[in-house]
Amino acid sequence: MEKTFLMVKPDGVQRNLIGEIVSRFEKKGYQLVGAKLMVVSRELAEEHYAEHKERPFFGELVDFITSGPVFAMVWQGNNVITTARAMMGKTNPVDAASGTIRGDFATSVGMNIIHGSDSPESAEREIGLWFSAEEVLSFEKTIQRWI
Ligand code: FUP
Repeated sequence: MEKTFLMVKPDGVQRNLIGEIVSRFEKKGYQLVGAKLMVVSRELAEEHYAEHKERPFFGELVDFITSGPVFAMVWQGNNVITTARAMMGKTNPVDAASGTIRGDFATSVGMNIIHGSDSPESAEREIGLWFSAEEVLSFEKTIQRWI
């Protein structure tokens, strides 16, 4: 079963959007198999966003993601990587369609509420970076066969 890493960023936590976001993925038919509220170390933030190291916004991005608790999650289900990205909307909320998480709740590219892995390779890397093997559960929901 495909898995992805999703994270409610500090702005989403501060704005009480954890429940709204979890609810959207649950209603879609995805299964939460790992979750934790945590404050991110600079080391983890820099590793997570390593691909952006040379970009001008890297320092601000690391400052932001370490500024308060985030809600880190692992979700599983059919095509969850691509579908979660579609449900999140475009990176810049100006381009994000209404009905998407960023389209509905964000106004700036810096504070865009949610992160989601963008490929099977990044999902594998990010799940391994944020969660230990024991923190990602394996359990069947009987409803899963209807989705
Ligand atoms: P995404 O995969 O949608 O999170 O987008 P990116 O990996 O391209 O960017 C990671 C984060 O960097 C974004 F969520 C917000 C931040 N960012 C900026 O602050 N400014 C930019 O111009 C681009 C991205």
